Amino acid sequence: MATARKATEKKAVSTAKKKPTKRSSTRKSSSNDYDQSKIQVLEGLDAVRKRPGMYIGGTGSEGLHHLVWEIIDNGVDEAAGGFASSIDVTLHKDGSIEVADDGRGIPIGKKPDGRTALEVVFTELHAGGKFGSGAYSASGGLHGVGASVVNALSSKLVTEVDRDGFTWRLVFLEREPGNYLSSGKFKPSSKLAKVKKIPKNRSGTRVRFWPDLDVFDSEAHIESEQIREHVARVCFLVPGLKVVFHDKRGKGSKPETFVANGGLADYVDHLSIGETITDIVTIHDEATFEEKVPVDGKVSTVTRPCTIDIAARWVKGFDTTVVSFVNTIPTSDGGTHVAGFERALSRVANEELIADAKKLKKLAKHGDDRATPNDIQEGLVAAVKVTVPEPQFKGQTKQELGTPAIRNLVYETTKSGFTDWIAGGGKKIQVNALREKITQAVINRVAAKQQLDARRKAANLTSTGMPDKLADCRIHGPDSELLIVEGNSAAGPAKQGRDAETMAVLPLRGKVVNAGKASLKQVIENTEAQALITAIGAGSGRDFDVGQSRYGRIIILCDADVDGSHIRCLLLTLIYHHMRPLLEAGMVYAAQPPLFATKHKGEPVYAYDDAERETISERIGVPFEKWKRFKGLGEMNVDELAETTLNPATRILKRMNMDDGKEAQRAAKLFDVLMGSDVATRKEYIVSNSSLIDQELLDI
Ligand code: TTJ
Repeated sequence: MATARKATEKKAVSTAKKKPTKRSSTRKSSSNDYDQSKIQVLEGLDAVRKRPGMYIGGTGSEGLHHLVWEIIDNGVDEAAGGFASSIDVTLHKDGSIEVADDGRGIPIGKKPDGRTALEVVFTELHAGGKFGSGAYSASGGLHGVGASVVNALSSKLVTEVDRDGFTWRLVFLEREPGNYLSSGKFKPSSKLAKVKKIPKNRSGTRVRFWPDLDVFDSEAHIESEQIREHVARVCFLVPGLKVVFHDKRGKGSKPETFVANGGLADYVDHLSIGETITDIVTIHDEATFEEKVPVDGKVSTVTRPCTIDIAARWVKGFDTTVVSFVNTIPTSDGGTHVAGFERALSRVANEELIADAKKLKKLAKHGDDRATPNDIQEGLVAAVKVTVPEPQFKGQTKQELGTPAIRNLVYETTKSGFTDWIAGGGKKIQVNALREKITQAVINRVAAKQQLDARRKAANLTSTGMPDKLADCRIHGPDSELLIVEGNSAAGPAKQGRDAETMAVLPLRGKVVNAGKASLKQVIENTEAQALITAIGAGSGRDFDVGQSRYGRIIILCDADVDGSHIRCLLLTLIYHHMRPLLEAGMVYAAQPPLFATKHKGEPVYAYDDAERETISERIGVPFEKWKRFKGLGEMNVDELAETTLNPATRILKRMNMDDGKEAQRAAKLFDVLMGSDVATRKEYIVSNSSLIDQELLDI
């Protein structure tokens, strides 16, 4: 992926064949009809203004971004169809957003009712399917709200089309179409303004809109980083498409150019982290399938074309990353295309790659010599994309491909592509390394399971089966909690200060394994991980049953320093990988211990950061010297610990979610990468690279 930073000029592209629009009406129009349709249009757009959440998910930054995606994706559709080669995205100082493509230009011919397709695109809900986006629309699924929704939620929108030797303009002021006269007055009308003469072969569409400040929250803001991410993804999906992004809101900004000529392979490369095992294998295929669709009330069979593109590689880590798309729409819940891909990998890996692996012979006796999808996908980074007209989406959020016939097509394509790679298309040394990795994954999994079974059996024989160091509570269930405490010094006061009825304390003594990179076997062999999994008592991995959790809340209690942050990240990563439902159910918390304490009128007062200490100092008139700084939890006495981290009425807990889990995994990786190198740089690097680590709290 090349990103250059220089201003670029827009190139013209020769116009391709025009597609006739299918919306002709045989009815004669009258001014009455016109007024009627105008009223209907405004009513339609008003419905959007009444319930913006239903169309764009909300009126905060996320909703604002939705508008931007909608307009950009219309240009992307034109590019994905081969009609446009470049898109410009500009954020203006006045809060407006401008998107321009060099495609065919939205049609400007008048329809019988006097309106142009251009006007209809921006005023009729769901008109998108007929104009800006066809059957391959990027603006499909949940995201495709239609350009009219953008107009509905904008105070002004200006669209210009370059076509037939002229630039044509239509302005929407508070949703109503028209144009500005030379006097500066706005004249409502369906007539396009002929702005200027241009070369005959130049074409394109430009849209600039001003989000309505009455609709959006005052804090709503467009993040340039999110635009970059969206644009980068789009470039991976439409190889060769050039997108120039220019955020003009700040001073001295420069345009940035995005282009990924390698398409999905560039994407996989972008997603690969750490040392690689194989090169990127790319597979491309074209096929057709039959689909039954209702046409005019009757079901008929149509033949659909389908292209399949796959890019995949294995890296040394254990995480699996499989991204998937239909046309240019991300399918974050997978679907039939991903199912076909995974099934083929399993089949080929078992039958062509590891079937004769010597190391597995011993396991074969118990029928344990087959690799599971998890074994095969350890360290896999892959992108699966199919291009089909009118895909069916399913699932609650419609982010899953449903078209059944696609499963088999992708299966066959993947099977032959992967088999060819093993049989000689790939470098021998890489094929062998992959065989070794998958074989090892099978061996580790079987060994880990045997060990777990043995431990469970042994645990059943002892009195409670619980780790020795666990100071358990008497009553379990939703109101009970497990406090995971770093180090021995804090464990004592925690045990004394807790309510032993409902609060259990688990002190950590040794190193917690980094579950983000460790194998299952390494996790199970790690004493601290084992103690935690046993104490929670709900199993781990696939077998984890959140309903069996012995506690309702899991609370991580770590020092407010770098080592504490590290341990918290490792614990969160462990939970994220092996007891994820706890995070999904919102049962995991991090305690926020104070950094400072002082006394005011005989009562203890706490501050959680420097800023708070300052405000409190001013308010109660206590000088800085009178504050005590806690270097760690171990420095607190029983009362202090009880009040600040144990007592539900006074303590501060932060609920951890899936994003925190993901972020912890990233942070844990950073800690790992930098362990052992120069300590000062290491700390600085970690701190500035993780949002999970509160920089203010760090003692550096
Ligand atoms: C539709 O079929 C006839 C030829 O033009 C096709 C079309 O509408 N292409 C098109 C739409 N290109 N670009 C757009 C578009 C671009 C932006 C930035 C915003 C919107 C709403 C549409």
